[in-house]
Amino acid sequence: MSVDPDKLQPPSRPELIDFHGVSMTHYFTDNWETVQNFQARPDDILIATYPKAGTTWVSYILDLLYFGQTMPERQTSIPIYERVPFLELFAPPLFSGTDLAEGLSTSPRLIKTHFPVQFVPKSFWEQNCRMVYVARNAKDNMVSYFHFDRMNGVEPDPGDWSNYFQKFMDGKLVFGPWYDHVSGWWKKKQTYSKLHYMFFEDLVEDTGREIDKLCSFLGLSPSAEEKKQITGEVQFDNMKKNDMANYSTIGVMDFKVSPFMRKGKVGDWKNHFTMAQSEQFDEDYRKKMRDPTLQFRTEI
Ligand code: PPS
Repeated sequence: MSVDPDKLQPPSRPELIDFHGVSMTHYFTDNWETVQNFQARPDDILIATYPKAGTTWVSYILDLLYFGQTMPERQTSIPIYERVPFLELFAPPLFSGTDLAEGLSTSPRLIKTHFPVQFVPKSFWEQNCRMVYVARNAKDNMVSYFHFDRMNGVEPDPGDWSNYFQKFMDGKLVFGPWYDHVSGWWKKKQTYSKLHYMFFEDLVEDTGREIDKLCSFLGLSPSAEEKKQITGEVQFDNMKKNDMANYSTIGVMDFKVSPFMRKGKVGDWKNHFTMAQSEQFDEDYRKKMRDPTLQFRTEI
């Protein structure tokens, strides 16, 4: 299916629905049977995140690691959302994640999902596929998601900030509660060895180090020169001005409201949370996040 994003003009923002106990919109459930029956291949790599945790960043890193040298033309001609299809996205006739993934001629295929771990199609587990999960601290994740929902016409209306703050804590955002998402994938790591769990904050702190860890997980050994080049290309300012990575070619996003590549920082939550909200959030967080082995940094 070819993508002409400018034609993707939704009639109205979708409603949030309860889908197998997780808040979703029809854009991610309408193709459920096909998604669940998707046939993964052993070398497929699934990039999984809660929305706004660094999906595009890691997708771009992986695309450069695998194809930066061999298919350099990809970098200037194919937007990241076509190189790394969003498996469950279904907005016919323009977008079908499964069609895009099936149409990929690359090996490996890089595939994106925002599913909580229990929704991942079974063939990915059966084929023992590698998976990269990226997690971001809840406060920054919430802020980023808020601005995204403001500017993206295929997301439910976010309302104002205080309203959104409550919705995040209640898990009433698309793809459900952040808390269950990051914890569910973290737990999976204990039993599924082909899962690399990484943190947005670590990537900001030392992108090169995180690329090294990714390479060792993926069994890749790029030259020092290549690694340096990739590390440079995926810096925020470079991705922000790269039309193949910054989503500027998508018609449903209004960059006048907020750009996709917004700030790319750790700690922007401090510009949004009031003191009272931060305290209320922290108290609620302690009750929900009981596993001491899963720790996030809200500043670096
Ligand atoms: S999506 O829509 O779920 O796929 O969004 P996702 O790509 O997961 O997250 C978008 C946020 O990631 C930031 N980003 C980056 N930060 C630093 N460096 C680089 N290279 C980079 N690329 C993307 C992007 O700016 C969004 O975060 P905020 O905080 O809104 O700026």
